[in-house]
Amino acid sequence: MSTPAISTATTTDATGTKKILLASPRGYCAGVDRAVETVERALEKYGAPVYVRKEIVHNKYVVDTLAKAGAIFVDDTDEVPPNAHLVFSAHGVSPAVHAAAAERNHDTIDATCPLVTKVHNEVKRFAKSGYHIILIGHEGHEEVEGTAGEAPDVVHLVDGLEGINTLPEFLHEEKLIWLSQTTLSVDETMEIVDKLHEVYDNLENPPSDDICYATQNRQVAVKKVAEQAELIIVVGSQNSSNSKRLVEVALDAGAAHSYLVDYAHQIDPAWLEGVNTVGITSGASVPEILVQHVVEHLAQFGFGDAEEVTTAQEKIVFSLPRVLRPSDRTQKR
Ligand code: 2E6
Ligand code: F3S
Repeated sequence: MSTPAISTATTTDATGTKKILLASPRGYCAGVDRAVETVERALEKYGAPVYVRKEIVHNKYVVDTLAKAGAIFVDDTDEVPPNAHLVFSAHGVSPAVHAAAAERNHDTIDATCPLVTKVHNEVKRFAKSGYHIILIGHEGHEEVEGTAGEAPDVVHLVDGLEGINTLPEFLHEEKLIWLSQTTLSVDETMEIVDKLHEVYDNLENPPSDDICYATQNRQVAVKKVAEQAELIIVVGSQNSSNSKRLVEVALDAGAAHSYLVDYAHQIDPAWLEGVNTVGITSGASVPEILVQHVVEHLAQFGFGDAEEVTTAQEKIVFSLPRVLRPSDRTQKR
């Protein structure tokens, strides 16, 4: 999927032109890049159809584009014919889903982000060592279902501060640790962790937190832009946790308004009234071309070229699942 570059010339107020600030980093993270390429390569190698359990990443444009190329998105393994090629999404799956796929003899390709797999491994390790695990995350989110499914008897989900009230009483001598979904708001998670420590004095911290580098970097960048922009437009889909968090973080950082849009045409002209500086960012599952469309769309409302506001450089790349790496591409099943 091509991601053309954006003009980064600086426009100043002195010209009278209204400004666009582009948060950087934004858009694709290494895990999304790998997951999308996994489906593309699987289609190349096996031909259509290739089945994908759930959305490969939470972005409408990506899913629609891959569907046109021959991917068939399904809700669960029982919708996939036996022996078909089946890709697991970037958000990961529980052992029960792996088992169901094996039972139907699916040829599975796992596009789970390695940073999600890291959390699965932590759950397995701490559960084996006798811990109860408080998993901070959003109820019903696929990543949380997959992660909790590694040890359902000892994982207790906390969704937001209010979720703490629904936790069972743990005995003082019980081993207790918290872990988290990868795409949460850093600030909100730390607030929840502080509150958990007040309630449970036996609560241990993990060796490192699980909010991934891409989530953290995009939040830092949007905060910086929000200090200078009245309006922040976040490009991303409604079911994308990390994209939704960017709207919340922008508002907390001082932006008067912030909205999540899949496409440029969803921008309501009323949002732009009286605005001199618009900030733009995009979630980790969003191709850059959609940001470019927003920049082009804003030109008709008097907004000039875009200036990058860069708070970090990202160089992380994850290798493809082994079966799809170039040296294996000649192999047929
Ligand atoms: C997998 C894990 C984390 O909704 P969420 O933000 O988790 O997902 P996407 O697909 O929008 O972002 C990428 C991603 C994939 N993040
Ligand atoms: Fe992975 Fe984080 Fe992206 S968990 S898929 S690197 S948003």
